[in-house]
Amino acid sequence: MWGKREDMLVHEESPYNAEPAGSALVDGEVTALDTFYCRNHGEIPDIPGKKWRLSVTGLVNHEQDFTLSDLESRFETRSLVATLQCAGNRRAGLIAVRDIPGEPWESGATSTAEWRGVRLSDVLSACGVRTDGPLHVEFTAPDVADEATPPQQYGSSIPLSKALSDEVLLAWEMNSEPLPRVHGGPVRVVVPGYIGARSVKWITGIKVQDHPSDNYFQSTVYHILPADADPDSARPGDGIPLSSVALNCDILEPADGATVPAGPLSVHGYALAGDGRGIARVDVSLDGGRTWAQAELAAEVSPWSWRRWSQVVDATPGPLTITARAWDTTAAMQPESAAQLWNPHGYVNNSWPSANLTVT
Ligand SMILES: Nc1nc2c(c(=O)[nH]1)N[C@H]1C(S)=C(S)[C@@H](COP(=O)(O)O)O[C@H]1N2
Ligand SMILES: [Mo]
Repeated sequence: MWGKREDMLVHEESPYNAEPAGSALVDGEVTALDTFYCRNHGEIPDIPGKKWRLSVTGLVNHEQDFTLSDLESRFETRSLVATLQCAGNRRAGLIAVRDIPGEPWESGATSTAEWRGVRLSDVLSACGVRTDGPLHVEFTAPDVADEATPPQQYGSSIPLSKALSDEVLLAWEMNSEPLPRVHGGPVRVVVPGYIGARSVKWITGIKVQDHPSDNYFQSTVYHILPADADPDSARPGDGIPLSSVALNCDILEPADGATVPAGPLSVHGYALAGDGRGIARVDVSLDGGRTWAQAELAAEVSPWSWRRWSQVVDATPGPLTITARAWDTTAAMQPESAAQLWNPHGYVNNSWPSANLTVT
């Protein structure tokens, strides 16, 4: 379905929500198009490239509409390797603490692509964007999400200061291919460093305004509620709104629960830092966190991309638990346990990942 590999873990057929197995993310800095996770809140729109229009309105001197060829001809194009991570990534680990409604995403709601398009800042500048005060840039799309009451088109916003940064793109290519429909084609926003929910697909409207978007996906969900809150009675503004992605790392291979032969064992994973930060170090422990050894970090491909890491450990027969943790360039480190950060919507599980193995 949607050109994805057959072994995707499909959480929902319609709208299509699916993630690859962790092991499928090990190969390559960039995730293949048939492997990249899909997170959809409504039915997937079908907008031919020639019919696509983007209208820019609000606190700009010249409101304007753009076609795809306007974007291609009027602005410099740029390519950028960036990782997207859904705020629900690793929710399964929170559900194991206490039940949460919603898709039990494992480790695969994270993927990396090379995106090509134009800088959102160039488009906003061409419209004479106002820069006085703490403004926000709202994105709107035509897909309708039933989970809002009443159903609502998908939308969200980012602060103008982020929107004017070099890395935020209006993208129409992914890994040198036209942006697939399921990933927001003809054109989507890519907001590196922020949770995936801010990278609005099938974007048709941009509005500059003096407050964050009132859209359900900005005002109400994608907020960290206190553990004792009832998510069904959450009102707009309740909880902590998510923007920057959290420092995280994961073990992609071997899979949790695997049986492996004794001897040298290659462990593979990734680490991802929050907005504007880098990964400084990844540590691996074989004794539940009492002692740690440094993993080998692959070279940084882009400041907005995950850092892949690996470590060869000596696997001796019996049960073996591998635990990992990442540090960022501000010396912040991941929280230890999922129980510490359990929240009613099940967002941002960035606790230390572990893989429980049997060595034979
Ligand atoms: N229009 C629209 N944009 C959207 C969504 C959506 O449902 N509709 N889902 C968001 C969420 S929650 C995530 S994590 C990313 C997922 O992007 P992908 O499906 O290309 O992986 O898209 C974001 N953009
Ligand atoms: Mo998401």
